[in-house]
Amino acid sequence: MTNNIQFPFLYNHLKDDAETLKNMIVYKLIFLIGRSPKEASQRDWLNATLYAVRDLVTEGWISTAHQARSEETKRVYYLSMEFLIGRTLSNALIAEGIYELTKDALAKLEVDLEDVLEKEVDPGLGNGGLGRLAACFMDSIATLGIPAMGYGIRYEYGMFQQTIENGRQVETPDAWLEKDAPWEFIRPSKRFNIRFGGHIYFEGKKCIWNNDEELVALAYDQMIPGYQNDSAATLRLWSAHAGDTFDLSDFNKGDYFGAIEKRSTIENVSRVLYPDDSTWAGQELRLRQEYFLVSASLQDILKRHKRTHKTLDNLADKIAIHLNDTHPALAIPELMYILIDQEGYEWHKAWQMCCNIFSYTCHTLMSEALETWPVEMMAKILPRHLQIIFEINEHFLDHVRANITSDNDFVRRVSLIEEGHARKVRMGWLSVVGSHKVNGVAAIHSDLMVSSTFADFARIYPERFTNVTNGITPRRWIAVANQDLSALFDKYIGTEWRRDLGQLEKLKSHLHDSELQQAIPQIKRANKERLASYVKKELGVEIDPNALFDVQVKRIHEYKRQILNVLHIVARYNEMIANPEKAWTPRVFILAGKAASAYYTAKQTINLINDVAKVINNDPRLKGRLKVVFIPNYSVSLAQIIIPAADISEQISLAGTEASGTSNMKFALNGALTLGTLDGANVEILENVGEEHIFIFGNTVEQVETLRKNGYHPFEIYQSDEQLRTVIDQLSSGYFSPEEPNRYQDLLNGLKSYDYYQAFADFRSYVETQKLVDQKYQNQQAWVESALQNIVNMSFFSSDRTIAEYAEKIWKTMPLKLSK
Ligand code: 26W
Repeated sequence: MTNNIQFPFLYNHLKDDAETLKNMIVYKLIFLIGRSPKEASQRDWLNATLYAVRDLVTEGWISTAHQARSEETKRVYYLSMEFLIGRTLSNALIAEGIYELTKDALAKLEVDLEDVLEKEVDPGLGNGGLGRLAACFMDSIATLGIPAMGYGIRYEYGMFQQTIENGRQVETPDAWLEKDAPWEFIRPSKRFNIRFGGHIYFEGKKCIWNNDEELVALAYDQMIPGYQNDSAATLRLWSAHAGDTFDLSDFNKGDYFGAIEKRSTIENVSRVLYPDDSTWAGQELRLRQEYFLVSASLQDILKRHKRTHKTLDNLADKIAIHLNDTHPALAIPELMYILIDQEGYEWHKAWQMCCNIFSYTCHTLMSEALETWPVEMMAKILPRHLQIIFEINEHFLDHVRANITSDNDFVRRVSLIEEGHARKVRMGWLSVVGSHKVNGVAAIHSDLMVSSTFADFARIYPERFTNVTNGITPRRWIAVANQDLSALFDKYIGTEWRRDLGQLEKLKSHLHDSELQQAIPQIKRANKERLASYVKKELGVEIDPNALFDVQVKRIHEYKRQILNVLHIVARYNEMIANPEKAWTPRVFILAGKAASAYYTAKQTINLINDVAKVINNDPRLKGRLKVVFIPNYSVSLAQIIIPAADISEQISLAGTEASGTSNMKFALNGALTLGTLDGANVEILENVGEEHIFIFGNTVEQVETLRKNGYHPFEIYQSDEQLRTVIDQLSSGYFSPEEPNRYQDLLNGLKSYDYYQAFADFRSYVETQKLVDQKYQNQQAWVESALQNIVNMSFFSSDRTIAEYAEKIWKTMPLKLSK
């Protein structure tokens, strides 16, 4: 930065001048996009607006980066294979406080802001909860001014697009970059070589890694604007490029196309996000992706550190690196590799630095989600890293034998290498051994972590384990997604809740205000109408905004038990048909979510939901009092329409399986009542809202475990519960799939004989609790009171609180001194 230019430089004056903003947008349209206003499409206007608003954010971004460089505060690097940031424009407009101004500026051009916002792509660079959490964290980091930066991968194809054909999920590629990405900055000078393969040899004590593959990681930066603080954080995403690494021998052989083809294979590393959530598939390309992220990020981090400090000796005092699950755990051997092989540190010093630098969040308890890489595969792709992991293991096991126990079984269990006919590296174990803090994502999850998955490690390192309950950003999940509710908050408690959700406490003194009590259902109603018109437009199904909207939106997985939802829907359908005259509370069941492409049962579940929907939605006897809709292609932007419209939030995972859940928080903050098990953050939601304002059902973790231990017999439940039996037999008979009566035989047999996620065990309690939901909904006043109690008691679940906890307890850093 030249010294004679003061920041903010250009657009400070623009913030209250629609005419200037309008000109800015037109300028971008003409000179950056190359269109005249007359010919511009909605997308052109979108991009022009994005470029103009990006300019506004950029100044704060540059000064934040400058501030971070000049203060000697400890820096944090958040490594994540996934960031589901959602659309950027609406969020940036709220952050900059120029939503209305932009609306006015565009209106002068006869362009409607809302129409334009709808045109923005929603980059699906994540699978679900873990990726969306990372995005909420970036938002809070930017708003709190924490000197932190996110590192991820700029996948060319994000999460697949889901369409439904004949009731079945069909996946199509998500080529999000084809529509332009005006929010990002390419950083041509930030490029690092990433090496793979080859072999290692020792020259005396020194290890040499002779790789035989190389590619370039290129940086693309996204600004994450802080909420009205003239500041922005950086999310740096790496893209793989073949660089100059043409294989000259191919050229010399005259094989021009062969050489080009090789380039494209190399670039596969950042081609596509693995669309697996909770199940781990040991694919070589995935291992390469993980190393690609880690190696590029660490080179960048260390280069930055050296530029400022000229030495790595103080590294552990000046940086913290956070591992978002085990996916970036190779960062641990990578840092060891750099410190030892490249910087000449001796083992113990390097290891001490590592353990002080890294921290790790575990996001699951599912054993099938725990990453383990075959030793053979790692030997082929990262020979030196494998060798370092072996050495870490030797030191670690020596420590265990010397200080904890020499019991062979214990040592075998905690070894970083799983023995067997194909040996495997246990990435979870590596992450725990190489970090100074390991956290779970909700109180119950953190407790279970130390009593189950990491029990042995809790014995070795009791002080390492801690909890940081997840949170969500009130900016996107209220200010952007529910503008009517935002306006209501503003009226009663002022505007500060956007950066301090604790302000909601102030609403408590207005709970008996009749105007407030009337406003809540009115806002909900408007949001339900918005969703109903979306459903009508996209699916052609009519849903009644007067009905209770009962919503389950999340990845389709057996542990989340969408099937339990379906069983209840069918049971309700049968009851309604048997007693058509009863005063049934009208209900709309809304489901959405993607199934991993190879996950057979999850795909069957989607098919079943759609089959059931087809029959129910077309049964005239119900008189429209029961509807079922599966909304395709669930995404962040769809969540923003669906969540504010919900009356009931279904959080019905088997107790002990959902690490936290975060949609549960979004729903409650938007005034939906949770219907859930004592699992994940539901437990803390219960504690915060009070038991009169939440519907809890089903077995507890202890009961689930007892059943597992003493023998669980779903067939007996099937036999003894008549209503359940009727439902299951009906599904078996092909009632909902007459064209293929046996369609659900596998799924139903699985339930009757194993029912691993104990849906049958919780069926009765779920159905009875659903009746309480109906009753309560009939008493609108009681319902509204509970909705309000949910809203006002959600302050704890702001991701600002979560990030402040990470900063204090784990990263040990402080916010920057921002000008605002
Ligand atoms: C390697 C395959 C794979 C991919 C993703 C395994 C596991 C995952 C994630 C850990 C799955 C995930 O998204 N977990 C979710 O994380 C959220 C944020 O902490 C929690 O709220 C959810 O409960 C948890 O399922």
